[in-house]
Order: sequence, then structure tokens, then C-alpha cells
Amino acid sequence: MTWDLVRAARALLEAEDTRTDRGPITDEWPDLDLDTAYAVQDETLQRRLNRGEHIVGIKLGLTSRAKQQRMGIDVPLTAWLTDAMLLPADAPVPQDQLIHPRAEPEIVFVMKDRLAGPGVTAATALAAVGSVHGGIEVIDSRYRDFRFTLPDVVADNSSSGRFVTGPVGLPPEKLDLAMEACLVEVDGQVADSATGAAVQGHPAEALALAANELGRRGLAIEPGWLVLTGGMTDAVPVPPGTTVAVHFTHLGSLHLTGG
Ligand code: OOG
Ligand code: MG
Repeated sequence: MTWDLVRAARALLEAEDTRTDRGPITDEWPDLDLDTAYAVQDETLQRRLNRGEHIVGIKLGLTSRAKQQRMGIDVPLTAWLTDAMLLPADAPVPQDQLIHPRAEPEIVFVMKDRLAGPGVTAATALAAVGSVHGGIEVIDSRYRDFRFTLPDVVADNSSSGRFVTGPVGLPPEKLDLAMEACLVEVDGQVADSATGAAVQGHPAEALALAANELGRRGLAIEPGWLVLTGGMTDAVPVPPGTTVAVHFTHLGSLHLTGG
């Protein structure tokens, strides 16, 4: 059977729904290019919407050097967030629904205005932000051992799993986001740290990048949407029994347990 975008979208959603990791799609479909991979991503979104999920925003992936080095890919990407990916504060990682979850600290924007590329700069992007929050993304690649190429991970909705946002929301003008730091603790031990500058020099640069990427595809970032700007540090595994804490300078602390 030959590959096409519908087959790829089905295969990735089935891997997710059955918690079965798989080899990279590009092993079987080496011609999968970036544009087709985004079309696969959009097809998986359509299938999520058809089963009753709603878009709540977007995420960026691979925006920091730490993430790019770990994954061996230095091109940032965007993906979709739906309400089914929202993890309530204090809820444990739903291990029975995920394959091999990893947690990463992120700076999250809640949009007040519509943002449509091309030509969006960090300054215009930040002016469209209503509030800034700390967050933890729980990524969960459908690919075995998180091994993938750029088209693979784009098709796989950038390893989307779950995400949590913190209770503290500040207007962007109250923060120096390049200097906003996060400290990641695993079971009470410091595991990693970074500042917002790790994310494309400034998280607003990541937001601008997302607006321009969506603009290229005729889409826009809508008011009320959440934007996860990308892991500031490498992700840490969250197996059952693990507790991850993320402490931000001004955006509060979040705690996540592996259940
Ligand atoms: C890709 C997902 C990347 C981020 O914040 O960089 C991502 C992966 O690491 O599996 O969510
Ligand atoms: Mg992420």
C-alpha cells in the first residue's frame, strides 16, 4: 500500500489511541516533505475536531538550543493544541493514555488580539498578548524512542501529549521575558534551568515565528488561544512515582506527578 497524507494521519492517531509506538513514517515514506507533513498534521487536527475536540491554541516545538540538540533537529515547528490535551492543575500524568511521557517547562501566552503573518515581528507579536503564564508540556512522541526526522515530528503534531498552565498570569509589559528564569526539579533535585532567552532569544520571537508560519499556510493565531512557546530546557521523563516541579521567577510554580 502506498503512503498518502490520510494514511499517515490515521497511522499516527491510531498509535496515539492505542498507545503503541512506531517507527518513523519517513522510514516507509522517504518522500514525505515538510509541506505534506503539515498537511498530515492538519488532517489529524480535522479528525480530532470530528470526534468533538476543540482547538484551544498552538504550540511551538524545537525553539531552544537544548531541545534542538537533544532531538538533532534545528528547525522550529508549530502544532495544534486541543481541549483534550489540557491537563487540570494537580492532575497526575494520565499514564494509561500515554506512551512515554516527558515534561518540559514552557512560557505560555494567552492571546488578546488576532495575529496573522507574514511580517509579524516580536514587538507586534507581544502587543497581541493578553497574559503570560508558566507551563509544563507533557510531550509523548508516537515514534519509538523519540526518534524522528523533521517531517515525522511535524506530522506527529510535534509530539503533543498534555499540558498544564500555571495560575499566575501577568501582562507581558510587567515582565522581562528574556530574563524570566525557570528551575526544573525532579524528585526534589535540581535537574535543569534556563531563562526565556533560551527560546529564540525571546519567547515573543517564537510567537512571531508561529504567526508567520501559520500565515504562510493562510491561517492566523486567534484571540483567546494559548500559545506554548517551546521547551526552555531538555524534557525529563515522568514515569509513575516521579514528581516534577517547575519554579519560575515571576510566573509561579507548577507541580506534576507521574501518578
Ligand atoms: C518534539 C516536541 C518539541 C518543544 O517544546 O520543543 C516540543 C519532541 O521533543 O519530541 O514540544
Ligand atoms: Mg513543548
